[in-house]
Amino acid sequence: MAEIILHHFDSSPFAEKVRLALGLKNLDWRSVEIPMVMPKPALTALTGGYRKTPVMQIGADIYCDTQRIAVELERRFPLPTLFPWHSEALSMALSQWSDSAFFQPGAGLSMGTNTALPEDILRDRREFFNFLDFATLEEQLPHLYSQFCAQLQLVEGMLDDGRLYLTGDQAGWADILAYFPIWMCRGNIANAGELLQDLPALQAWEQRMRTCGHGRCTKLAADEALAIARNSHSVAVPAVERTAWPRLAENTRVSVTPQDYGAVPVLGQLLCLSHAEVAIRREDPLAGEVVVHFPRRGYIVEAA
Ligand SMILES: N[C@@H](CCC(=O)N[C@@H](CS)C(=O)NCC(=O)O)C(=O)O
Repeated sequence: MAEIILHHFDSSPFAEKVRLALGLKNLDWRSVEIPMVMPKPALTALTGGYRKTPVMQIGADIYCDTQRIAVELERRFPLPTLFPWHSEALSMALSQWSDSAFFQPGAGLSMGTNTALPEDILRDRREFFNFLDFATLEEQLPHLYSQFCAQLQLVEGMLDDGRLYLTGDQAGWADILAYFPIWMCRGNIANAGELLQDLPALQAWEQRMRTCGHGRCTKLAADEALAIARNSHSVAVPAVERTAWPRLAENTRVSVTPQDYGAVPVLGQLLCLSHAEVAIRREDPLAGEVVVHFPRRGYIVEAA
């Protein structure tokens, strides 16, 4: 099987989710460091315009969004599972909570209290994070603290019966979802220690989560990743499910666009469509013929 290539940067909290999943599964992978701000020409050659971090590549298959990446890692490397106790559907539902109710106030606090953030990142994220009103960020800090701390209390409540992990005695994707905004908080929010004190079950679990590690990674240059895509064939099997919306036939030209921020449409020929996934085939001068995969939840699919 072709190698797992993760396109990411160290300080990305969403990339940390995938690095931890690679750690839980004890996998070998290649690391391509991408720019933290636009432009990202090598990345968007692979994705067709999707710019978010991280993106996973395996040969000529390009997986966008941590939700889709987790499912693919599980499909290709089932053991140890990311979904102990039949927790896949529960975890997918939980990702809506952690990506918005938990992550978004955390991102606001990171932007509003981390004085070390370089100006080019602030400028880029002002455009990108459309869920934050940067003009009034200072005034919103008390509200953002209230929302972030309310979610921390929920995590404490998920763990305070003495269990080791969210779904029992084995770490999984549900834990990673609850953990990544806390990881971001430690790295970015000025008074993280104060926010996280008096949460004993959360703190003990946080220590356990740190021991998941990141698997074994070696660096790869972006142009080598592009050459791997050009010289590979996708392993995606065409499958457009009859009951999936919108009702489109295989090979229809479509656009796939994130419903939230960073809403850049990616164009291609429809290859797979279900209630869970959408995949499109596209040609790129640098990447060759690739198949770009997205989760179905949270993405707009339209005939183009
Ligand atoms: N729904 C996406 C969200 C990814 C996301 O928002 N990533 C942030 C970084 S942690 C991002 O893309 N920031 C802007 C960038 O990297 O260009 C996922 O689950 O992968």
